[in-house]
Amino acid sequence: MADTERQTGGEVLERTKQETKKPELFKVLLLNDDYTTMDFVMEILENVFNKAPAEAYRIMMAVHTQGQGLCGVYPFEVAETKVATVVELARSHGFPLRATMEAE
Ligand code: TYC
Repeated sequence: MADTERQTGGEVLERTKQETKKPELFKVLLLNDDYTTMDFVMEILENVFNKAPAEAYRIMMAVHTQGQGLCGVYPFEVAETKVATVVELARSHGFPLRATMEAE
């Protein structure tokens, strides 16, 4: 017997609560360092975050001059994968580039 029926003696009550939750969104931020090349950061922004070259340059320079910059806003698992991809690509190229995520 379904749980709802057991709890209500066979009667299925109408659900009043909204069941579909909006996915929580997370900002993915790139952090500055002194060793990762500007070209590599541009590649990351174009290939991982799908930015056009001019936008990739703008974000890269914002990170370079302000310490961090917004790359995009995504649902939790997408944001987590972007951060992991940035770190994996950076390490495989010998760069210390870091990315982080924070709730919107
Ligand atoms: N600061 C780096 C340099 O001068 C460039 C850089 C930009 C590194 C953005 C990381 O997220 C970053 N080579």
